[in-house]
Amino acid sequence: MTPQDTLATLATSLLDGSVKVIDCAAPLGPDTPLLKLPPELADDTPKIEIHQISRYGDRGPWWAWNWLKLGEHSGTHYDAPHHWITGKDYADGSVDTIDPQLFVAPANVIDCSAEAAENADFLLTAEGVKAWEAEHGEIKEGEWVLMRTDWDKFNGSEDSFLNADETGPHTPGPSPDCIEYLMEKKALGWGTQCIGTDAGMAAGFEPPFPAHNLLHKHNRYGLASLTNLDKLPAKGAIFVAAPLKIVAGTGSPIRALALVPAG
Ligand code: 23J
Ligand code: MN
Repeated sequence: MTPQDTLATLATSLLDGSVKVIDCAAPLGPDTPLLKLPPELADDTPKIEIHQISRYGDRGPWWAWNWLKLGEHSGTHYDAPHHWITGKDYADGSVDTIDPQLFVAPANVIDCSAEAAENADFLLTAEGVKAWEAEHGEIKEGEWVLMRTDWDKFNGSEDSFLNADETGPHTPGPSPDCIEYLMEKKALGWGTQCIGTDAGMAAGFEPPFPAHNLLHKHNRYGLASLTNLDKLPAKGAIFVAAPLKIVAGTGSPIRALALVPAG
């Protein structure tokens, strides 16, 4: 098949609905859950604000528009290498410099929903990824690896989404050796349905925040607060995750989309 044929087939499939577009983003607004960091360590990202400029009123009689106050790492979002100290020196490590070819890529979806329902601190390990590959096929260079936990069902409430107690937040994520393995496989990056790419307890891991530390050290990318991964096949989806072209941006909210076969 020529590339022209491939795109013509895709065009037909999009128009006739045999390829569906799944919305993998959560609503972005004042109620969007946001990360809380230990106060002695860091300032938090501010609550999202949406301010009206005009709504067909006296000043702007025929139009409506808003302005936003919005952290880069808010809601469903993309982490660029410059987000972390380990990735700070890559020339193409900010959102405005990443090759756009990398914004559309195949996705592997690892279903950890049963384990996460059982244990909020569940960690996917390298061994877990290898067992998944034995069943579904190998993860290839340049592909996304997405951890399905169905955590998006908590996205409407910051308290349930962060699931914190006196000991800190309790949300599932990857073990350090999981991300190390994915870097060996040259995966494009790692995505989760929780507030960040790391597990809730990851501040105490070695290294701290291993997903951030290791992904960005390898000039790779992260996705957080993804939704609707239960509607994706284990393999076969094409994932669209394009950050805004924020000058020297370390990340960006995204409208994450997945192309999947209907039925
Ligand atoms: C800053 C510090 C720690 C973390 C994060 C940001 C994120 O999860 C993020 O949104 O990148 S864990
Ligand atoms: Mn982030």
